[in-house]
Amino acid sequence: MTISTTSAAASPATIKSSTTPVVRRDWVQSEILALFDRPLMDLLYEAQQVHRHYHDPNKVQLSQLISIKTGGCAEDCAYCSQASSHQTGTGLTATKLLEVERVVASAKKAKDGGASRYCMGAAWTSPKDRDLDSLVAMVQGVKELGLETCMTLGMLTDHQTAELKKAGLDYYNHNVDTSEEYYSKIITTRSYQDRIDTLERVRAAGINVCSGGIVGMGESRADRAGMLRTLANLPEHPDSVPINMLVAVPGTPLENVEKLDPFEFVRTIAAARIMMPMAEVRLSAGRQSMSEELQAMCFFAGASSIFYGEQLLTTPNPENNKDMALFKKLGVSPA
Ligand code: SAM
Ligand code: DTB
Ligand code: SF4
Repeated sequence: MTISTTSAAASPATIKSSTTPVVRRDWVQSEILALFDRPLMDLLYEAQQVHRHYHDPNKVQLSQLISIKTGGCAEDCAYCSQASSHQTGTGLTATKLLEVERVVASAKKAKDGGASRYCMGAAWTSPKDRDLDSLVAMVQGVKELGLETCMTLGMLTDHQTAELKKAGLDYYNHNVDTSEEYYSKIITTRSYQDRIDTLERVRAAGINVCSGGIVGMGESRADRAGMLRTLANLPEHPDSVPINMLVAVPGTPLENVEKLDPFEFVRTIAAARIMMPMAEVRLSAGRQSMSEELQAMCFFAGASSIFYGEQLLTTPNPENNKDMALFKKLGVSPA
């Protein structure tokens, strides 16, 4: 079978939508539910128009993850393989903080593979000050390679945000995860407000905010809308919005949760794009079990970024050559 491919370089000039989408931070729940309720084609059409206004529809940004400290976490997030309370079930082995040299060497490989941002994640409630020197050195080392830097380390103090900013940290990832209403069904060890407070601290320190959540955890459509409402009504929209499809890890409390309809996932991406027009909306965890067609639909709905590389934090992700083959078929190029 011959597969015809297109190349972004050879394609005609990208069609831009003419009307400027309004950037709002006053979304009410009924409006968001009305977005989710729209016929899919109408929702996708609007999302794509908004997308084209601020983003090149034929470019997708590549962020690569590394787990710099795995497992043994004192929090009880029901989806997470790294909570110490789930580790007997998940069989995950906890590790200490990786050495700086190892992290920088892996970042170099990620850069050589095509990633433009390197996201370092730690299974912590919050970092200890004794780890700060290593974290600072990781940011500096990764930045020197010419990569954008991102960290996700849990809650931060003002001192820690200031030190990470000084080291050159570009982004901090801290997800609200779900709606305020559903949050207590998923996490009991820290509050929704704790998450929001950390986001404010990160923003105040001048670090770009990366915040999104997970769908497919048994939440309702109202919860998915509520999660987007929280994000879109923050004092400033997050710069990056990762939308994760739950990876149902065996041994976690959510291992047998009912799978979300893929079209509902696409609707969530489209609503995020419409509500936060300028943000980078990232098609995040869960791609390993998504078809190429579903991923393409997510890009059409406004996803402008993916997690790239064969590993997320503790679970697999598609191999680079598989992603590059998909991009070729779609005429998409990495950014
Ligand atoms: N411990 C830090 C924290 O929770 O902020 C940083 C790392 S934590 C693993 C980062 C994010 O990954 C979580 O907030 C969650 O949104 C996402 N995540 C974790 N496990 C997941 C899973 N099984 N499926 C989908 N997303 C997941
Ligand atoms: C985000 O929103 N998703 C990433 C990143 N930020 C840190 C993590 C996904 C983790 C998926 C499950 C795992 O590999 O452990
Ligand atoms: Fe810990 Fe983060 Fe996993 Fe929650 S999501 S258990 S805070 S590593």
